Amino acid sequence: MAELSKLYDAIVAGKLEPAVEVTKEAIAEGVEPQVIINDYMVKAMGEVGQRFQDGKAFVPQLLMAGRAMKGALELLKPLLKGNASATLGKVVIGTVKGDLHDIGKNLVASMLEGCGFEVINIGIDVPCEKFVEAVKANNADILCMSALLTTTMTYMPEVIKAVEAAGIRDKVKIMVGGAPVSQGFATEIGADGYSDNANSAVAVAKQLIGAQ
Ligand code: B1M
Repeated sequence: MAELSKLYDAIVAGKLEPAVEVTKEAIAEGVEPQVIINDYMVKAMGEVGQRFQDGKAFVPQLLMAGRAMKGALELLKPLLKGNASATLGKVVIGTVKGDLHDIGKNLVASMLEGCGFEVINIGIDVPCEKFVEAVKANNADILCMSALLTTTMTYMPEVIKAVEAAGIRDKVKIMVGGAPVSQGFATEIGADGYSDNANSAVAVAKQLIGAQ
């Protein structure tokens, strides 16, 4: 039996190899990817964040935990694929300017992809122009923005304004998310959708394009 508590411990300790090993064992035993992600990986990152906040962990520890989580998550990505045969719609996703956090954004991207969306992931630290260009170039149905910092979530309305100024606001739905973002904030800035996790992000995206 895979000892999944060791996965939690490995991520908290920032140890890539044991994180990958336990994840491999859990996959071989048929443990649901969502259980591995939500009950162990995400909780471990929460603990690391708490320690950082309490002054018991520092940036190198955040980086190492992030590396361990990403390594284990890579193994789960193929399993997040659903059995969707047709493309539901095109999604452009990125983390807003000034923000380098990408683990949650990539998880949302993988889930959307697995559930039948074509996803164009434009990375981190994304300025307004790049979001607008990507939406135009790909004729995207949904623009997804992620932010993990209270100082960068304020960039989201800037992107919405840029989309409006480009004359394409009526052609693309806008969805926002990330730890400091709330439904209230999403409504206030004029986003069309908000979700606080990768699972419900898929449901919201489907709703936005009328696929649910
Ligand atoms: Co940073 N960091 N970090 N960090 N980091 C946080 C976010 C923080 C809360 C830690 C803390 O103090 N407790 C804090 C922010 C405080 C605040 O603004 N209120 C913080 C800070 C302060 C910083 C720095 C400023 C530290 C410093 O340098 N002094 C710095 C900023 C760098 C920058 O971005 N400019 C920094 C740097 C980093 C690292 C680079 C070292 C690393 C990121 C590595 C990486 O992403 N590649 C890192 C990490 C790892 C964290 C924590 C520990 C974990 C984040 C994470 O990956 N969580 C984080 C603490 C925490 O979150 N508890 C913290 C797991 C992930 C699955 O969850 O990203 O929330 P999350 O995504 C979820 C949902 O939010 C949602 O679905 C995902 C899956 O369920 N979601 C969406 C996300 N995007 C969505 C989009 C959607 C829908 C849902 O639709 C479009």
